[in-house]
Amino acid sequence: MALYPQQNAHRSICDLGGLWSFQLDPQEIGEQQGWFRTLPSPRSIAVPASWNEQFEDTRDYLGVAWYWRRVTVPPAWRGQRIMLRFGSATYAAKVWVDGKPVGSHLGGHLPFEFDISTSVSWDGPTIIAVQVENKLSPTRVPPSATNPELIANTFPDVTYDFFPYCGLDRPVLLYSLPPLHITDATVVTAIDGADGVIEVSVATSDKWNGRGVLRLETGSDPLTADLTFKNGTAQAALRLRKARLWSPDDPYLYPLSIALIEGDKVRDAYTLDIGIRTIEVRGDRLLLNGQPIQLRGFGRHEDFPVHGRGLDLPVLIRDHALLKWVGANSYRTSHYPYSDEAMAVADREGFLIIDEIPAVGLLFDDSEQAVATRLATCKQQISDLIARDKNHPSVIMWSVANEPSSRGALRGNTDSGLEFFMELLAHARAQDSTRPALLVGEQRTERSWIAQADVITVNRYWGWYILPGQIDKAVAQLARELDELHAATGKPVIIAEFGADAVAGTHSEPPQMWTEEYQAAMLKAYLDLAAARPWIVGLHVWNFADFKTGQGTHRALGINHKGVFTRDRQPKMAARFLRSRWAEGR
Ligand code: BDP
Repeated sequence: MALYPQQNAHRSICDLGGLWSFQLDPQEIGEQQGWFRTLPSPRSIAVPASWNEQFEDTRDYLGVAWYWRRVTVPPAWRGQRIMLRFGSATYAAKVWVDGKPVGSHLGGHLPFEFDISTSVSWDGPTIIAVQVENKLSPTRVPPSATNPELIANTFPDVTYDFFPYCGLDRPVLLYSLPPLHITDATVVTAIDGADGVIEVSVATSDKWNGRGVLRLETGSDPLTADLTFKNGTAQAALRLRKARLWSPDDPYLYPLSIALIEGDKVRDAYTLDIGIRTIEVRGDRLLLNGQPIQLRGFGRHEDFPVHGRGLDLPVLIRDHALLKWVGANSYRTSHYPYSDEAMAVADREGFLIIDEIPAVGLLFDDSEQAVATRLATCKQQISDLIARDKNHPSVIMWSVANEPSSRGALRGNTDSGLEFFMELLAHARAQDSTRPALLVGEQRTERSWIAQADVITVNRYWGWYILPGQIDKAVAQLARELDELHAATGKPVIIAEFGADAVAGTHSEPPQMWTEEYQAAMLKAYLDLAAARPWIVGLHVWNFADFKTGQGTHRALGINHKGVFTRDRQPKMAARFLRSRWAEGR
């Protein structure tokens, strides 16, 4: 699962994006009636994209639906391993190939794949059918609430503040692998004086005992190292003199190729673009390549009209161009992993990413069994996310949750949450010891929970939800709170969310809530506060752009208006303010 499909002399890809047949199945009769063979009255749907805004009757549909299409597997792929990969399916998916079940998956925003070599047809088209189901449930992650008091009072009724888009939101790829192939590669980089040290571990299918070669393109003579496999694994290190380090100012990527070799024949090859960099917490600072770094940027959402949460490459490129325009160097994948494509763009454009699992709105108000189920799901999501993103230089930290709440904590105390987060953070560190791990707390999140993180990370809405309309008072409170938090923990602090809704085009003097002036004034106050505190190592404004939520009294037009850009990516006053401030580097 770790390696993104690649087109090269040994591997091929067939992108199944385009028009699929689609059918809602509210009565859940499809499986029994054999809809994996043919759909009764299909209509066309675009893939990748959320189903919600493509039709009138799907916007709020949270149930079972079917996707279906024919594909001719290239005859040249005979004898190869044939894989079917889904970038994500929210929330549950079951897949059939030519009427045969090939597997299922739970959880959105992360990829999964099946080996379908023995299921495809060679004498005609192959039918691919996918059942996707997105019911809200308390034991899923993100969960729905069990306690009516904890529901946000929006429609659809979710515990979080964004629209529950669903469907096949990311590319569906059919790809081929040679029978003997590279299954995984892990690249860890270190800096030694002016040299870069690149440690590579490679895994293969078939418990391979042969040899391989690593090759790093350096711009002049390539660096190479031999790999000697034992039972399918091998390690080697490369030392690059005068390495060009990866950073937001110079996001330089070196192509690193791995080849499996038998005699004089290459059996498989895979190329990764790697960045040589280190990330570390030392005292109350965050260091990139040994130097203190300040994260400037946003919490974001994968969100755009009509596509919903679906991968939209022009929007992806536009967003990164606007992030540059505004002077950001960082963002968090709030509140779920973003697409593989987004991480590749971040590597190339030099953004520092806090990579988050879909654990938003976790509650501890139900049975121990339910908490244990969510814990197991979160651990799986962390493993899957790290497996997918571990080689991206842009990814600098793992976030194991956003704003878990101790309201209604089990047994009237907060121990279950504390154990929960200690276990999740330990799990992330055990999977990847090279990146800090954190959880993002809200105002009411237990201090003992967030103190477990390597970087204290908090969302704060002083001046909006608390002390509304009183920015000066709000910021004085915030300063007291953060100074105390820093003194108590001695760790660096990131404000991962702060912001104010501003309806684009509304103005007032003096600034008043909901106007562009108030939003800009509030952001300025937070930036001023942080400028005097070097241990505040990150400021992420909430949000990069306005985004869709459920309908409710606190979200006009079903939109959260805290974007500094509108939903169609036009700048509000706050975006121009940030651009001028961040150009000065603070
Ligand atoms: C925070 C959440 C975020 C919301 C934001 C808000 O982390 O998802 O959208 O508040 O209220 O609590 O705008």
